[in-house]
Parts: sequence; structure tokens; C-alpha cells
Amino acid sequence: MRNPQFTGTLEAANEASARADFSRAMRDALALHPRSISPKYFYDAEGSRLFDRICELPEYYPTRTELSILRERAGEIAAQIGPRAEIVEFGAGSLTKVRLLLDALKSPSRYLPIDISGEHLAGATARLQADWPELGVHPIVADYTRPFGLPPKTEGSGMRVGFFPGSTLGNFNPDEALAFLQLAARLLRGGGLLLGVDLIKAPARLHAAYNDAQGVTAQFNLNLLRRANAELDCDFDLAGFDHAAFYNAPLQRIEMHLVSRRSQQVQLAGERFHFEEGEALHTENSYKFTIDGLRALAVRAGFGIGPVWTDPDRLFSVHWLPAAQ
Ligand code: AVJ
Repeated sequence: MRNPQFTGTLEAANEASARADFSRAMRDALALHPRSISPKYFYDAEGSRLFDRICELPEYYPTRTELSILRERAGEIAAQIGPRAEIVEFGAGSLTKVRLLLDALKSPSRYLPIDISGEHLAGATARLQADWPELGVHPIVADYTRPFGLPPKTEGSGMRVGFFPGSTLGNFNPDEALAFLQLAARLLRGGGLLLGVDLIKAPARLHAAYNDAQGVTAQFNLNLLRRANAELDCDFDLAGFDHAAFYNAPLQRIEMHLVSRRSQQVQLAGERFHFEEGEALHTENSYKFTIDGLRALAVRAGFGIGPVWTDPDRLFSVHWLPAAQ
């Protein structure tokens, strides 16, 4: 049994370092121009709850479309992967998607979900383990955007398969996406990557998905400021900023910003920063892909090209990318 006192100290230490990291990122975001911060800071408990609500919105097609592709093509996907596979999931969220995969696979041997939030991961994986008692479930607490290793494969296991759904790859800029895929190709040698990415489509459709009628995406965006006020010594006036999301066609990405409604001051740990009326803090990029563009990127990273599955409207794509031995 773990020593509860030690565990408590460890959690407090993790929390303190996460807060210091957020504080540094927010200070840089305010001090440097153009102002921008990584979208990873959206996801405190409230941000994760708001993201789950986004996934249910009528305008936000990616989640339900990817789920329908996985459900419909699970047999074909399982045929690529073969028996006794080890599944490594990058940024394991709610674990709904991997359940579809595990259901279809022939005796999967291990499941290694990697997530930055250890607490979140522990709860989710315990529930999954209860439903797959034979499966070796080994959560790994790590930031998968930084180099990391994996435990050696177990004796008699099949392919090692990466699972990266949800178009989370789209949060990386092209250089970061290439670096991530290069690392994945190395870690998955002899196996492959099952990758879900959102596709380029009519800008109006993309625009609607990030400007929902109920304003949940706006709340999700503004939650960054609420979180900063709660965790850092900060005094953002949430009513002083507007949610702005638009499709940047030449860069093939949705951009989200928080735009100052007026000239105002914000302070962080005693340091004051000025926003002009209309000045923006860039909070997220969500890149969209063509099938050929994604495949070209995958090949540059060292993957081969396997089958791709899409929905009838070609809104979303799920790729099987084999990693050579
Ligand atoms: C989780 C990064 C894939 O980009 O669509 C949803 C996050 N932001 N609505 C996306 C998000 C605004 C989402 N990803």
C-alpha cells in the first residue's frame, strides 16, 4: 500500500510545480508580443468539464464523427493491428474512444495511457481495469510533448500501437507535429499509430464548430482567465474580454483568441500589464488537414501509409500509420 502521507506530499509538490509552470506561461503570455499561451492550460477540472460539454454540442462534429468512424470500422482497424497488441494512448482523456478499440481487438495485452494529470488518469484507468480484468493497465504520468520512454514490451505481446484520437495533433504547429510524429515512429517500431485528425472543409462549418450558439466554447476560452484568477495572483475581469474564433485559411487552422473589450490593466503577482481596446491573447490553434497532407507529414516522420477511414461527409479522418521495424 502507498504511504498516504508521502502520496499527499507528492501531490502537493506536483500541484505546486504545475502552478509555477502555469504562472510562468501566463507571465510570458502577458509580457511578450504578440500575446499567446499554450492551449494545454485550458484543462483544469472546470476546463475539462467544459470540453466534455463542447463534445456534445450540435455544431461540434469532430467527437461524434470520430466515434462513429471508430464504431463502424473497428473490425477493419483490428485487422491491421492483430492479436495481443499493446495500446499506448497519448493524452488519455475520458477513455471512451479506447473502449471501442479494446472491444474490437483480439486479446489486447496491455494498455499504457500517458497523461500529464496523474490524478485524472488514476480514476479513469481504475474504471477501465474493472471492465477489462485480463488487460494489463499501466498509466504513465508524463508530458508526451517532451521526449519520454516506454517500458519494454512484455513477452509474447503483439504489436505496439499508438492511439492519438480527437485531432489533438492539431494543437501542435507543423514543426511540433513533425517532432511528435518522429518520436512516435521511434517508440512504435514494428507497430503503428492510429491517428484521428479533423479535415479541411467549408470555413463556415469550421467557424460554427468554434462559435456555438450556446456559448460553451466562449466559456471554455474564458475559463483560462478564471483559472488564472483562481490559481495565480491575477485579476482578470472576465467581462472585459470577448471570445474570438475564426478559420485562418492560408494557415489551415482555427485560431482562438481572447480580445480585450476596452483599454485595461491586468496584474500578475504585482506586475502590471496593459491591454489596448481590441488587443488579443492568442489561446489556441487547431490545425485542419487534408488526407494527403497528413500522409506526407507522416512519411516525413518515418511512418508508412496505411488505410484511412472517413465518414460519408468527409468531416474527419482516422489513419493507420505503420511504423517500420
Ligand atoms: C481537443 C484540441 C482537438 O481543437 O477542436 C474545442 C479543442 N477548442 N473547441 C479542438 C477545442 C475549442 C479541440 N482539441
